[in-house]
Amino acid sequence: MTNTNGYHIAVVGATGAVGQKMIETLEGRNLPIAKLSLLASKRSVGKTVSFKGEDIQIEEATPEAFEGVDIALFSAGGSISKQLAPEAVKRGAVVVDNTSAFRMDPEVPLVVPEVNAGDLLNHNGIIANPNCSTIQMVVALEPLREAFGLNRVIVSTYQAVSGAGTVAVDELKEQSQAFLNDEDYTPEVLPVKGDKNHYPIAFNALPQIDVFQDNGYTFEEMKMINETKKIMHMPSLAVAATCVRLPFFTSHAESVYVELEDDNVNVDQLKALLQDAPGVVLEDDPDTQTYPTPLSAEGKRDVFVGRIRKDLDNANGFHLWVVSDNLLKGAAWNSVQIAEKLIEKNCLSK
Ligand code: NAP
Ligand code: 12T
Repeated sequence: MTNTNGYHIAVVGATGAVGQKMIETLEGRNLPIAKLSLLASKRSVGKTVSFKGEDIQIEEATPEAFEGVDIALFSAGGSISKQLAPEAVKRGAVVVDNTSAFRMDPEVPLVVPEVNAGDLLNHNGIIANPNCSTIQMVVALEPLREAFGLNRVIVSTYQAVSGAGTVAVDELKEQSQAFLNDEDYTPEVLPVKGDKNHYPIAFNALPQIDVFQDNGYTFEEMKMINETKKIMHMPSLAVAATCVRLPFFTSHAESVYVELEDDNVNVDQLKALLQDAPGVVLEDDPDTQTYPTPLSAEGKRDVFVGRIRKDLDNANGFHLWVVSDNLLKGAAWNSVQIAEKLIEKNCLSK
């Protein structure tokens, strides 16, 4: 599609789980788009995707495909980003990268607009979109940090299979059918497509997301730990994480334990803060059994918080339940929101 006014946007990984949500999110927003380029692997060339009633052909992601592009949204895996993001920048594009390729690079801002939009002012062409589980947690933590200070965070996650791409979604569907039909099946994707062993996800829980590191934590856990410190500008914040995959399709849920600096805070104060916090919807009422769930958060852009309780032993400790659509705020929406902020803050040139 071509218009005279607006920006030339490219989506890299346009046929994937995240890429599809990026296209849908762009469709629902008013960001001025003059041209939309949809890029994927050679395998997808010839396919078309509908955008605002028009069929757009998928093109192969090559360095030349970025000629004239203003903003490139990348979600085709880390190796594609490492290869092609610099090529896009060389041709004048600003890249919003959804992979872990550049997140911990000190030259690259790692941005959640509700928390650190100011970091967009200093970029060298690439802005990193954080890990999905990290994004929803810091949106809920930032208002607490600002009002009462943060000492420690301990999080356990309950993550949806769509985080691992369309192959993982298909695996859960097929395995669930087979399990209920008493048929044999061979796990081939989860916990991690490229790892040595695969385990059933249907009717199971897998305490491994992404590959193991030398310290016994998985890479997903280390992403949550390191990215939280970077986004919140708190290098010495104590953070620990346990990341678990569960057999549902969309939205990650998290049980978050926080210790505030202030030890004179009550639950009502936290509720009042989160009620007004940007990007947060408070759903918390034990009397009416009100709390968010992965299904209730699906398709929405907000981060939902409930089950807020004071720890029974530590005066500065609180427990929260945080749920958000991993493909929206966790990926596509956060990236499009960054693109909108770049335009709003006039930060498209380096
Ligand atoms: P997916 O459903 O498997 O889709 C992968 C996409 O990458 C497809 O569009 C695929 O195109 C494209 N691709 C693969 N190889 C390519 C190549 N050689 N050249 C160009 N395009 C290629 O995966 P997904 O769940 O959308 O995730 C994609 C990436 O986004 C992940 O690898 C991860 O790095 C990132 N991600 C980030 C978050 C987050 O936390 N923010 C969450 C999920 C994913 P074809 O259809 O042509 O193969
Ligand atoms: N392996 O881009 O499997 O940091 O759920 C996000 C989600 C990597 C990422 C997952 C992953 C990322 C997953």
